[in-house]
Amino acid sequence: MSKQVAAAAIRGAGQIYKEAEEFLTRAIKEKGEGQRIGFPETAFYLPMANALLGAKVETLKDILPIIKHAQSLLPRPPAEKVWLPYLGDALNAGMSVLFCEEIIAALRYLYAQEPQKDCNGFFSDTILRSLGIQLVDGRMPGFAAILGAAPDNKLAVQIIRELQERNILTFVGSSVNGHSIVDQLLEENVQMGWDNYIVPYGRDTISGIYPLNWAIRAALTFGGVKAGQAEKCLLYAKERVFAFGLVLGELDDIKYATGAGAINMGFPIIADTDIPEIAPSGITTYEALVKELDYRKLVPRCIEVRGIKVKISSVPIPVPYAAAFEGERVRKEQLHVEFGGKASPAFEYLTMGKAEEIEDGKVELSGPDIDQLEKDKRSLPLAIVVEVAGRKMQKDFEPILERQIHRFTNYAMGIMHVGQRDMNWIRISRGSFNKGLRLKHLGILIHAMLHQEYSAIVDKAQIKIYTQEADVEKLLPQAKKSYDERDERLRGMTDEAVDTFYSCLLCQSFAPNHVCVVTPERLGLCGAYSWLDAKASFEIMPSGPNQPIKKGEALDSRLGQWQNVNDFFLNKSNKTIEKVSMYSLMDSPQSSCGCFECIVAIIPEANGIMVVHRDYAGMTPCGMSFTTLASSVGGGVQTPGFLGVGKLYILSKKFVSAEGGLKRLVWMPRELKDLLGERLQARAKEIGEPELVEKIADETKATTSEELLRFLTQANHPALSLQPLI
Ligand code: SF4
Ligand code: NI
Ligand code: CU1
Repeated sequence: MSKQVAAAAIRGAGQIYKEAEEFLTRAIKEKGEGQRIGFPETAFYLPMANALLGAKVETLKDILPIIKHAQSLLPRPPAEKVWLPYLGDALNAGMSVLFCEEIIAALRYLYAQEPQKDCNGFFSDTILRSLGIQLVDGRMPGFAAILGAAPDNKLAVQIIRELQERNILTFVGSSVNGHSIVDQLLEENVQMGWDNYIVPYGRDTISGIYPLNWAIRAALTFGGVKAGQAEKCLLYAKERVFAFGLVLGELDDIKYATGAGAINMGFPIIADTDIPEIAPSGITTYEALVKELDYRKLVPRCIEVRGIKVKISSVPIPVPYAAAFEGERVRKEQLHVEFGGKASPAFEYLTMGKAEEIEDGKVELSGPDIDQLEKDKRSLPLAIVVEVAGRKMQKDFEPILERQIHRFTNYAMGIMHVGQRDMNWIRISRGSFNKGLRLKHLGILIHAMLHQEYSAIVDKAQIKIYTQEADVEKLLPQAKKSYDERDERLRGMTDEAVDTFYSCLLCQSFAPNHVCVVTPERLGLCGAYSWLDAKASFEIMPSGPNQPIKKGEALDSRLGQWQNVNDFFLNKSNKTIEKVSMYSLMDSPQSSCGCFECIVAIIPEANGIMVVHRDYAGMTPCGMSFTTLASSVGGGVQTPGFLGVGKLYILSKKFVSAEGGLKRLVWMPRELKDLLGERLQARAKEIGEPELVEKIADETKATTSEELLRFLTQANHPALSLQPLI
């Protein structure tokens, strides 16, 4: 390894240690040793210290042993002449940096210096969970952390767009000579935020710790790795978190030191300046430190060095097209035209047709296009009618394919799609219109994507687009009839009515022992996979993550246990789970990976259960916030009394039915109640408890178990008179 690099990293680590140490001393002097410290919305204290040392830092005093450890990792100042720098020294320095930067960041929070203006600051646990599915299904194949600034704004945007087109989640920050890529992107009006796959962390290199102490939490959240298992945590990051660092502009000692920290986690560093390279070392998968001076090759080189597998959709339309553009908004000021919502009548409908009547790839527009808008008009009526045919196509797959229209259209830069069916709302931006985007491209992209992702069931697809009000009104009733029939069919689908359940093993890329079993009345805990989805996905990819499980004979139909399901579990959970109940919270419940939408938890005092969803940040009556609860449920293990579930499972007749089902539910956040709304009311009626929803407490009624009990007694909640839960 180059002497220059090692020396710089070691010098940098020394400086960072000194800053941390001085900052801590000052804080203790000003606020006392007992001062509480921590990051917002995490169950992992100072995550680096927690993951790698098992430390639970809660006060300034708790930092003292960490900083001492960080000091002990610093290579001794070398004697000038005999010094032979080597990788191990630089890596140790890097480890020290991981701890010290985290300490500095936490102290900055204490002094309200974070998050920095226009920046995210610390990344919460919840964000990691909510990205779950995108991570495991390959929509988000990797992560980049950019440090510094591009030579000019145009290049900054170009690099970012290239990363977005590959769906790499990119963290931007740090700076070089007073310039930060964050400001370059702000100046160019690039939309940032999690939805856009671009997240600014801060304008200095120290705040580069945020992506790193976020990445290490993946091991604790999904991997079932315990706090303190340092080697396992680092190995998990190397093998499962496909991240790399991209340094734009000159490197200083602090950047070298931070880079050495990242390399410890298996994350290589790529620079656009002439630096000495570090060849493969075993710490990273391939090279550890690489330069690429040609900007056209920069992003591809990053992907290659980290070994990221990128799927690029090739869709022949005049604007960039990738999952990273899914969350982008089209605001009023940028609007060229809109359809649906409050603007005009609109709907989208996919139906199965006869193969001989469908001409694959045909896109037909009837009515004016968006370059023929009437003066001062910004909207048009719209009907998108997709007809598909395929030998393996089934009527049941229609709603699944139809739902993809949302994702497919959203992937186009400058198209925003909200809702579905006859409640859709589509906007097209002026920028994309100016690049040549027209209505036919909606058809072109739907056709291309259906073939790309669903070729196993779709042989042919044609798309008709209507923009005259009369046509839209005329076609709508048929679509509506179909929507109703589908809903009816779904309602009739019960676990008893089918002989096959489906597995989902998608999350095993992050939670290696996790298995979801998806039944008609219980969707996957991420909320993204229903039984029908899993069934379709099996047709599409017979050797994929969704495998049929023949139910066979039930061992216990109250608990929802089947021999075949148990056998499947044992086999696919790497022999960690022997039996699983589909309908019980207490007796061998399903395991959780980490990306659950909600957590169900027992409240013994109330003889009941509570549910909390991911977006609720407050306290719950079991004494834990969602974040804290979540940290004890994931990693592919069974935790009797606690269960990760998809939102819609709450409405199922099989919702923890072994324990009495919905009648047990004593608490849920207001927002979740509203979200389930009428459907929850309907379920309450169905079980003969029409007042139940009002009897279920929320945070406005109770956030402690005492308050809860008082409320439940007053409301005469049915759980109080159910059989004892334990
Ligand atoms: Fe992961 Fe289960 Fe969702 Fe599949 S259904 S993606 S395994 S959480
Ligand atoms: Ni879009
Ligand atoms: Cu998951």
